[in-house]
Amino acid sequence: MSQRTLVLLKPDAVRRGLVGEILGRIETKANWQIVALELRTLEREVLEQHYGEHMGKPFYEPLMEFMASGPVVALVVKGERVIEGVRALAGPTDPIAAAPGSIRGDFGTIVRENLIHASDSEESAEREMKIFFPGLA
Ligand code: IDP
Ligand code: MG
Repeated sequence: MSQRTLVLLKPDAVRRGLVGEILGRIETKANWQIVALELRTLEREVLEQHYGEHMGKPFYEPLMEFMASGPVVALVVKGERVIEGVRALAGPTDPIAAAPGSIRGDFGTIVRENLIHASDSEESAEREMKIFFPGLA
């Protein structure tokens, strides 16, 4: 089942020079392809659209500030069961709970700065791809 998913390498990943390492893990999975990719610093409005579901939660404002603190790498990955697959590569939200071998488990310690975002469903993927790559067919 071919799908597409929206991935963000968060500002901590870019600052720490982990872009190559993380992209490599995605790129080396069989039958997946990167079909869009951009380095950009996110505006508040874009972040509000992207993280709207979390508005009002205690971690929302610090998350918005963190996500605007430097450039992110936004990409779309296409391929076999890629939505579930990138979430599995990323590991669970809390990097300390994430298994070693996962991106968050290997490189993170604090929940907010957990290196990577990946769409959690086909609906989220469609919505998020439109925010970051409106021109993508
Ligand atoms: P996800 O990225 O694993 O899907 P979500 O629950 O959708 O996790 O939360 C979005 C992002 O908000 C997380 O990736 C993390 O950066 C941040 N976040 C979530 N929960 C907390 C928290 O309890 N404290 C601090 N930051 C959090
Ligand atoms: Mg989420």
